[in-house]
Amino acid sequence: MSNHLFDAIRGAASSDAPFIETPDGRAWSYGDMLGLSGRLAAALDTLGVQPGDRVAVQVEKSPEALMLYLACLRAGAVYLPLNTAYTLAELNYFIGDAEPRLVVVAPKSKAGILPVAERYGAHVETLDHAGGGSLLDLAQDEDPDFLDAARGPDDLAAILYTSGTTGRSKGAMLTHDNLLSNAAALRDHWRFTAADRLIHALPIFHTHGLFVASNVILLSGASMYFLAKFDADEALRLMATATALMGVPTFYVRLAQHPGLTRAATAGMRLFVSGSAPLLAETHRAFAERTGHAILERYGMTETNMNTSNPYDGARVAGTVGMPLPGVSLRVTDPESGAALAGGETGMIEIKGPNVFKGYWRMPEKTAAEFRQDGFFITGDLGKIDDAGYLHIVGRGKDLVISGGYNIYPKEVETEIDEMPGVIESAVIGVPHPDLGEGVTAVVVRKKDAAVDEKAVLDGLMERLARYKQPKRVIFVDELPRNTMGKVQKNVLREVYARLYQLGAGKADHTADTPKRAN
Ligand code: MLC
Ligand code: AMP
Repeated sequence: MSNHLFDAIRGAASSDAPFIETPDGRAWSYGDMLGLSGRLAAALDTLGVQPGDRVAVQVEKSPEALMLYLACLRAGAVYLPLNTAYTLAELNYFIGDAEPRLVVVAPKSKAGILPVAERYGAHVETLDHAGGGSLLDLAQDEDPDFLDAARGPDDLAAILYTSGTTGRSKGAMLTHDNLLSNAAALRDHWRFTAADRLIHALPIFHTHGLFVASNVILLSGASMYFLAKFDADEALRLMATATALMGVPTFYVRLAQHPGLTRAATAGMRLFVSGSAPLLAETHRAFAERTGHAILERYGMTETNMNTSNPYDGARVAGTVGMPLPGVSLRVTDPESGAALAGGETGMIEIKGPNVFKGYWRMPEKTAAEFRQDGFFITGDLGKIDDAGYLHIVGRGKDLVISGGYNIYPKEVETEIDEMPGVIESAVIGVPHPDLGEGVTAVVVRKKDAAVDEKAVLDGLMERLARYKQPKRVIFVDELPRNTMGKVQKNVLREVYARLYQLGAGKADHTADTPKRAN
């Protein structure tokens, strides 16, 4: 029986080779990976998880959590990772929508999740490293030689939720071949081999840390340092014995501010990759000046995995995301008509290829609306291709904020704020932030004499939305700028508050601003 993705992973695994090391000195070889993922897959089977069943997982990053992802592949289950920052209110939606057979959480979350899981008929387990009845304990008694479930290229491997412009999250269905084809393309394009050692400091509930970083390492038989979170000191220390780093732009902003970032400190490194959000050209240049390394920027999204990459050999051009990866077709079109545009013209970026997802979970209409007749996926990103063939992302056709590599859909935050007592309406925007790229900012109109203030808005969001979605600042205005059609002009707001997070920008300066009405 063949298991499309895991067979490829198994094929690259040499039992004695190192796979993962953690800062506290724990280490796993590829043999350990095969054994533990096999035992966990057997435990899933014992718990009644069938091929095609969803397994929702909200646990802290650890090597065992990664093994659980691999166990799901082997058991034929559909892995559904959830951001550890999600509140119970948010989890309620995901569990209701995905109807998982099993929900795996940290021990501290078990009591809260039980009633939610029960409502939707899901079983709950924990992934507790201290023992005490967790999935790891169940796995102890299982046989490591698990017979992997048969899974073909088109079978689902994972569902990753991505927020929608209407505020409702959509589950992107990713198949075994979406993941395998993309990881193999990246491995080859970026020249990963068993000799590589990656500094893995990204979360493992999103495409970047889970599929780009982990799958590429697995398919190369390479190894990684697994950090719970990014820390510039730790990353610099590990560069002495690592070969590669993959990160969001905030990693590079923080490294570029670190006095320890030098040519000598990075001499053993062969590759720095950035993605998930735009890398400022000034960060690219500052990093190159300090280290002699040109950061390689690439472009992707949850629905499509990775689409483009700057070259490995050849110029890595700051402010561009390079060319389509082998096997990926990319075109720039008129957003309305879908007609292809000539080189140099700005339009909608559309993607087709084995990397593109199968559709949104149980949302056939939404899926249909985001594909063209000929199978191209409409990304919502605006871009242009220059004379040398490099793609430049010049904006977003979708109302989206990216903060430290996390996506926030303003509609979701606005809906929560608008329901608060004393609030008439709100507009949530992203404005330049020196550390996070964009800072989530709420502009709110309150009722006359209402007592609601910045603290009340932020307190009200605490239990409702994940921390990273919460505004860094809340500003009150008398009215929101609208165009003649009555649509809120977010571009005007973004201009007015463009300097809000710049060093030295006073808090009080902005609290009473009322942007001018514009047409
Ligand atoms: C943490 N906080 C954030 C935040 N991360 N707020 C806004 N945006 C973020 N990204 C909150 C914390 O909860 C904390 O709240 C406060 O901000 C300060 O935290 P910090 O200690 O400075 O943050 P840190 O832990 O260092 O995290 C920053 C980060 C992290 C950038 C290292 O967010 C991160 O690892 N981001 C990577 C996201 C990612 O993997 N994206 C890939 C998506 S896939 P408090 O309570 O202390 O005030 C994708 C496709 C593709 O996009 O192309 O790859
Ligand atoms: P997500 O939905 O979390 O997968 O985020 C995908 C979005 O991140 C894309 O649609 C882009 O808007 C953005 N993105 C990813 N990589 C880059 C990049 N290198 N430059 C600019 N934007 C990027």
